[in-house]
Amino acid sequence: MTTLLICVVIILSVIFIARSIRVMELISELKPKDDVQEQHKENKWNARILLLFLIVMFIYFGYQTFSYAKYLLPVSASKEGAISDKMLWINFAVIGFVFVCTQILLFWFGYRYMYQKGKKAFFFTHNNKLEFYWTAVPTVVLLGLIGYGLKVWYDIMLKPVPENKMVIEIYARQFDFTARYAGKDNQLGYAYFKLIDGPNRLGIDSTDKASHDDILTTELHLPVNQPILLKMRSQDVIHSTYMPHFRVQMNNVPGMTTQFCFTPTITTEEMRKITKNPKFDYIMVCNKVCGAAHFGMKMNVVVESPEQFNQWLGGQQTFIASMRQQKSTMAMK
Ligand SMILES: [Cu+2]
Repeated sequence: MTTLLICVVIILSVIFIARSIRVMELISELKPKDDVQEQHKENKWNARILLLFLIVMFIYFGYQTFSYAKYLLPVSASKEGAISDKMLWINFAVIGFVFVCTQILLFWFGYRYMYQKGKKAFFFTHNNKLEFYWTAVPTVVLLGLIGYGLKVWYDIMLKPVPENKMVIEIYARQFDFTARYAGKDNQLGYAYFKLIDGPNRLGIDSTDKASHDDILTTELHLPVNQPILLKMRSQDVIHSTYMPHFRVQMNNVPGMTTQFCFTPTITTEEMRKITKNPKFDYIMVCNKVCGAAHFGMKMNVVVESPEQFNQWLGGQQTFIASMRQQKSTMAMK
């Protein structure tokens, strides 16, 4: 009933506006006419409004930029993030400069060249020199930005992984993440989806020696200033490992392993001071709409000193130990 009433109100409003416009047209036809004078007056007002719009628009943009700045991400907590942040701000600077210049020109021209009695517009078909410059300058600027972007891509994604990297697997499934540390040998044990069975939910091959010291956790701890090589896998659909504070994102794709190498540079404690938020915690979230409970798919991330990290890792159970424990518990039942 409410929907019907709303529809009737909308239809009646449209009819009312249309009739009002028609009435105004008829009234204006009855008035004595001095078209040129009227048009000139209107032009003047429009030109002034254009200038006013320019000023109000910039004040509004400035206000928005400063009042919403607090919602931006804090400084990057990884070496690679600092590189991509720099590229982002350079892009913003170039785009911002062009935006300001073109908007000023657009509205200023509207005001400056409004209709004036006796003034005639200068007409020319084209100017080769001008056309050359407005084609060449944007081309050079864009080529520069693209070249710079490719270099950043190379520096983050294609450079050889450092020798001293720590290998960690991020295993995604509907709807949680599991981290697998490679253990002392820094080598992840073989895993295959057909081996997924009860407690072995990552399908790790227990006959592979490299898997014995693997450690499975539901929280991701990282030692500061240590290159981390994340290996991503998925059990079911495409998920995405997203850690905004490190500017890290990579899809977890079923049937293949993807990877991302980065070095965290700011510990959780330091970041709490930087953000002035004693409750701050790094986070990993899924960034692909992967199903009904996608919104809850996340993992807590802690960056700490190497000593604290080793202490934490030392307190975790290895894969083989946890399998033995689970088997004996099941046998007792
Ligand atoms: Cu997901």
